[in-house]
Parts: sequence; C-alpha cells; structure tokens
Amino acid sequence: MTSLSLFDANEPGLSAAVPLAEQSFVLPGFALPHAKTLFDLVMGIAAQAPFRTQYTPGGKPMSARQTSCGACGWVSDRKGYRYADCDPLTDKPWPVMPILFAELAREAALRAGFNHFQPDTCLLNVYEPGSRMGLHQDRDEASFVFPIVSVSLGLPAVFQFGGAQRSDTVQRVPLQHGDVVVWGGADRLRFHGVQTVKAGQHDLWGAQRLNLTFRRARL
Ligand code: MD3
Ligand code: FE
Repeated sequence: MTSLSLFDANEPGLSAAVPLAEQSFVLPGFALPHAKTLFDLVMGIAAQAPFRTQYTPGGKPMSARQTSCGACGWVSDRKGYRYADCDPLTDKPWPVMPILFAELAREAALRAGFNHFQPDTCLLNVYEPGSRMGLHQDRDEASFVFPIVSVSLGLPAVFQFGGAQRSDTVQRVPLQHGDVVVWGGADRLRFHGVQTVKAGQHDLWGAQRLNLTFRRARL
C-alpha cells in the first residue's frame, strides 16, 4: 500500500518520536523535507500580514514579533489576549492557512497519537538574537482537548518545558531547524517558554528563529 502522505516515514534523516512527557513528543527533523517551501509560504504570509510587535495587557512589548494565518489569529493589546477574525493592522481577514501547513500539523499530531487534528490558526513567532519568550500557558483557546503543534525553523533555541505549576522544574529541550514538537492531553496546559536566542546565521533564515504554532482555537 503506497501513501500519498507529504511526510514519508522512510525519509532519510527522519528519526523516531522522542517522548518528553506522557503526551508530548519531539519529532526531530520532521519539517526538513519541506523547509524551503515553508520559507516561501512564511514570506507570502508576512507580505499580507506583516510581523509586528504586540503588547501585553500591561503595556509591555513582547520580545518575538508575531503574525497569524488561518480563520483567526492571536492578538494581544491593552484590551487583553484573544483570537480575532481580522488582522487589526489591516482590518482584513488573516491570510489563508496554506494546505502544507495544515497537513504538516495534522501528520505531526498523528505521529504523536492525536487523530484528525484540524488547526484553525497558526501563530508565527519570529525571534532575533536576544529575543525570548517567558514561561506561560496557552489558555486562550475555547477548548484544551486539541493538541498544539510547534515547528522550529532557522536558528536553534532551547525550549523550556515545565509542569502544571509555574514553580515546577523545567526540562530544557534544544530545538533545531526542522524539529516539530507536539503537546496535548494531560500536557496541554504545561508551562513553557523559549530561552534567549543566541546570535548566529542560518543558511535559509539568516539571523532569525521562526516558530509556527498550530492550534485549534475554536470549537
Ligand atoms: C507546551 N511559542 O507562541 S509553541 C507561543 O517557540 C509559544 O515560539 C513557542 O509558546 C515558540 O505561545 C513554541 C510551544 C508550546 C505551545 C503549547 C504548549 C509548548 C507547549 C502547551 C503545553 C506544553
Ligand atoms: Fe505558548
């Protein structure tokens, strides 16, 4: 039986899922076969909905610049955190989620044991050296039954993977260009963050780390 899957289990260099916790896995190099296409698709999204600095409700700028694609996008400003139908910069709907994005997220989720994942939004975070993301939970979604899929591209970073309480000890997980991480079920509300990205140059992305975070924000 042949497969039409975009992600070939026999792809050279594609290694097995590495468990981080009960329902959390790293898929090393999972996105590598599509790295150049992902780059082009990100550039197309950024041309329609530019990366921008968002502000916390307390008025502090976030370190990573952000944009979104899909049926809704994650927005933060003085009024709070939420998913919005339109990009507040343009008042237009967010760019359509490319089919490759949705397929990548679905197939990665499946490898981690989550069937039929249909993300309705992808948050794109761009980190320049010196950028970081503090420990937080992702809890602006309507339900926590769906997993989250994260794709790391460009410069490496160290991911902080904590527990249910902010004070719980964190695992430090180095993530390279092309690595995909999937979290769900019991691990869905774990605290997590990204350590300060170090200076460097990536062949495709230059001095940047790009993260794609796929979520199902609405029921
Ligand atoms: C662990 N972004 O945008 S998603 C974010 O590298 C964010 O930019 C990270 O955290 C980044 O909110 C990667 C990592 C993530 C997302 C959800 C999780 C990790 C998680 C849920 C539970 C546990
Ligand atoms: Fe997060």
